Amino acid sequence: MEKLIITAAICGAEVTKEHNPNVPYTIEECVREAGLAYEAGASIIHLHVRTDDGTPTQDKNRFKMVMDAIHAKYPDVIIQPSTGGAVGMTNDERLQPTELNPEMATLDCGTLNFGGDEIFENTENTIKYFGERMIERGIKPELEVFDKSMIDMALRLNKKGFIKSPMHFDFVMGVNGGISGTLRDFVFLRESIPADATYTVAGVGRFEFPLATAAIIDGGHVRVGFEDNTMISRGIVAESNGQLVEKVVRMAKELGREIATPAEAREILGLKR
Ligand code: KMH
Ligand code: ZN
Repeated sequence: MEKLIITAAICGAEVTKEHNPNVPYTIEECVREAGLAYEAGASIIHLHVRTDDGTPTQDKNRFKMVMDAIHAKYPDVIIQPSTGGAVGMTNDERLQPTELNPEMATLDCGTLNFGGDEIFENTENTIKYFGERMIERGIKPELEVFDKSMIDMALRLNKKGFIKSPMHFDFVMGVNGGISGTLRDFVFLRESIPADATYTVAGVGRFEFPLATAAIIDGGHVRVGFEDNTMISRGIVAESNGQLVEKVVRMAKELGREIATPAEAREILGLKR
């Protein structure tokens, strides 16, 4: 079986220090959390950035400062900026980190309810626009799917040439408004992607570790991190993103799956550095 790629989604746009005081906002805090995750075994950092007061931003300069600061200490880690940003941002605002030519970036494949009154909007034309931008710049998209219909959208846009094969999916499961985090739905998603595609699974909240186990057994890859879950176990706040990664590494070892280095992750995903 392929080695296991662990992605750490260290920050997100929604979670705050009220949920977990270790959620990073400043550049130094981002470097600390990325470093702890990397040292524990993460090869990819899924990155959102904030201003120092915690406000989400897609500002290109802020991304550059955070990415440069992470790479200065951890030169080989793969940094995957978000183009999802936060609910309500415009497409061009969200696309700013692609101007930095990262190896990878997320590409959200559909619209969904996102908490109380919020809608995370990704029309077909938005997805095409983002897909074209990533092809132009040689950026590998991680296709964020929050529901099965979003896989179908990605497959249609792949046929039309807006997304290249082999595709790499992230099944984000358990968002209130998206697909549930059950094993039945995990099997449904993983059976719905092409044979040459790769996938990682991001279980939200209490679904994080059960779905990680399913992906480890199945030959998929795993995302953990404060963006998705801030607890190390029921009722216990995680000390760091590194602690969440360490738990996955322990689980993988018990289940006989080796952990991919960033170089091995690049090979598996066909990344061009
Ligand atoms: N913050 C969410 C609205 C992504 O990174 O591409 C979108 C998100 C997905 O987090
Ligand atoms: Zn994200």
